Amino acid sequence: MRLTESKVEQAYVFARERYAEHGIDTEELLARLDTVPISIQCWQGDDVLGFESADANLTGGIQTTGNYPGRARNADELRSDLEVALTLIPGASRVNLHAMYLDTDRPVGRDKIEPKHFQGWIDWAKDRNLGLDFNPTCFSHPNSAQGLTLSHPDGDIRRFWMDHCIASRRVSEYMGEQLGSPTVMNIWVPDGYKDTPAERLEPRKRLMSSLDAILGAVEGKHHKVAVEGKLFGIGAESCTVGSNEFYMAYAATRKTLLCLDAGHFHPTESVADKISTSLCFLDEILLHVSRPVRWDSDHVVLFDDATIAIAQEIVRSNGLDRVNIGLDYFDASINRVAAWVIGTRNYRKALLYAMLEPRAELKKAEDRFDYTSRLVLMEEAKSLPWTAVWEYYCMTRNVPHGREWLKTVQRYEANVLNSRG
Ligand code: RNT
Ligand code: ZN
Repeated sequence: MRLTESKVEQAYVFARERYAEHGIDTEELLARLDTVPISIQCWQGDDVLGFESADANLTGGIQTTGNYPGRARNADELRSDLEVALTLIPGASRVNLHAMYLDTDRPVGRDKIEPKHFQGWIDWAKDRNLGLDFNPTCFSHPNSAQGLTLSHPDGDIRRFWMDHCIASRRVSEYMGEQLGSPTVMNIWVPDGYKDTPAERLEPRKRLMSSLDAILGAVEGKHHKVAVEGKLFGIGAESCTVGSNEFYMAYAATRKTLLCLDAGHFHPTESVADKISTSLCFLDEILLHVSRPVRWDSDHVVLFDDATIAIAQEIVRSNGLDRVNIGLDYFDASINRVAAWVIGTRNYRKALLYAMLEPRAELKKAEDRFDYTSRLVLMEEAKSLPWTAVWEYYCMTRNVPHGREWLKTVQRYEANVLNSRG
């Protein structure tokens, strides 16, 4: 172990010098990287089922597949699983909750949730210096059975979902205040139609006025509201009420955050390219980093081109303070703790990779229209010794720098996860 550590250190010393030649101070950069939070989606730990009832059923046009053993069945199990993952992930983390993860023995209506139902999470987060983010849960419920919530034609059903979102804002406000770090509350509704609807305008107007009522109901001092659009969902293939254009315009006119989910666009569209456009019109945005495979399949995030491109666009837009980074994927076919660790480490790695780009040199080439040099620099930068910087970063933040982290997860699987029914 000692030997490996000194090798990691030696490789880093050389890497630091190489990057210094490009005007990059790796020490400063790693200190900055530490402060960029990644919000980890709690719902990877239990297949998006929540704790409202033991026979919950996921609806809303999203789906988990797989039956790997060890799914978390209550808040204590989920927190314990998250704790294991967090010891293997370098840098600042936040935990992203959904309203259905409330920590209570008695059933509570979604429109009746209160801050006290999340006190367990807040105390836990406080102890571990974690921020919390939040989401109203507008799916997997009898009142969403027709696939419509905030745009439902029935005023009582719409009211129920508005009340749920308003209650969620109060919870978010309390969380943000308690933790001294603003909660990002993201509204995603599954509303849509399997087949061609007779009208699209009225449902969209209903969604707009429901959202306006939600925004007007609570003051947001310690939380920020984001809205998430989508192309289609399972069973909502022909029309999604909250389309991407709908929310882009909504966020720009109402001054909310816009959430860009990597799986919510046409497959060949670049999600990365949307970041700078959004930042022209919005103060802040939220990302749901995900990996769509042929559809919005929410596969575990890889260190792949699409993921790197998103990180590069944040960094190239000087957007680290304006882009809230969240993950959104759920895979039930592999160890769920490993799924968190793989995706979160990959995203942190992508951020590091993007930050290590010799930007000043690239900009200079571009400014003199020397696109040849720009391309050469960009391509050569790919083989600079960034992996040495990554390993050193992990090592100095007391997390395993390579695949050894899997051993911790395997031990936890053998000792804890396998004993869950
Ligand atoms: C669904 C959206 C949404 C959910 C989570 C569970 O397509 O991406 O963000 O995945 O809220
Ligand atoms: Zn999402």
